[in-house]
Amino acid sequence: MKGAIFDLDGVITDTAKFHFEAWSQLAKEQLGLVLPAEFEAELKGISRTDSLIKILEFGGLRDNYTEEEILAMAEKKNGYYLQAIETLTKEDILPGITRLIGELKDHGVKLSIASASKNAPAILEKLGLLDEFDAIADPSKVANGKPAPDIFLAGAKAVELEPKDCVGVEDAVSGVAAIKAAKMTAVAVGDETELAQADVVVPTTADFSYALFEKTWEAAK
Ligand code: G16
Ligand code: MG
Repeated sequence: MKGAIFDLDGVITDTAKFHFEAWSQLAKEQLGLVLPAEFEAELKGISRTDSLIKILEFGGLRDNYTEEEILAMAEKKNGYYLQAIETLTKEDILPGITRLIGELKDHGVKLSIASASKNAPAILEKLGLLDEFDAIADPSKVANGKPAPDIFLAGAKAVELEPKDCVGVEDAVSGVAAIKAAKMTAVAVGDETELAQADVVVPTTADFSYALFEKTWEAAK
């Protein structure tokens, strides 16, 4: 294993609740919709505009808005989201992640971010982790979002590694599918049944370790 390519939301920090709150505020104010709680999980790993399209489809409103109006609403949601993440600090790093980063670096493993979020650099900065990563793949430069492999392939390329030498780390079904489509080893955190496509699934990020990643990569390669 030469590289570890990380998803951000749900793996390094839990921003899903802030996304959901921001979407809920937008849906209420602009669309008169109340989003069901399941949307928090359903929007994980899904890009900003694709998330809004899902919400519009849920409300039967997909054809009521022009592309321009959709972009303006997505921008408004991002404003609410940015306000919410202002409060993030290193206390919001998920359990075990700081230790894991240290272990991987001690073993010379390159670290890269493959997040659908255009706010990834800002979030990492708030968490005090920006300098720990060798690269952050730019989601605005890839053609297809997760479950397509593009962002994980870009994450590996950014640290000049081949996908087969990398482990991808995810919490979302679409993200695990993206890792497998990229032909990388998939380490996942969350529900074992839901994330069965991964090479290993652990219940919490505290269970992540260099040893687990290396062992899983060896067995899967
Ligand atoms: C994250 C979240 C998604 C969000 C997406 C885009 O993905 O899970 O809910 O819609 O980023 O975020 P932004 O609006 O900040 O560009 P990931 O890939 O980090 O799990
Ligand atoms: Mg995620």
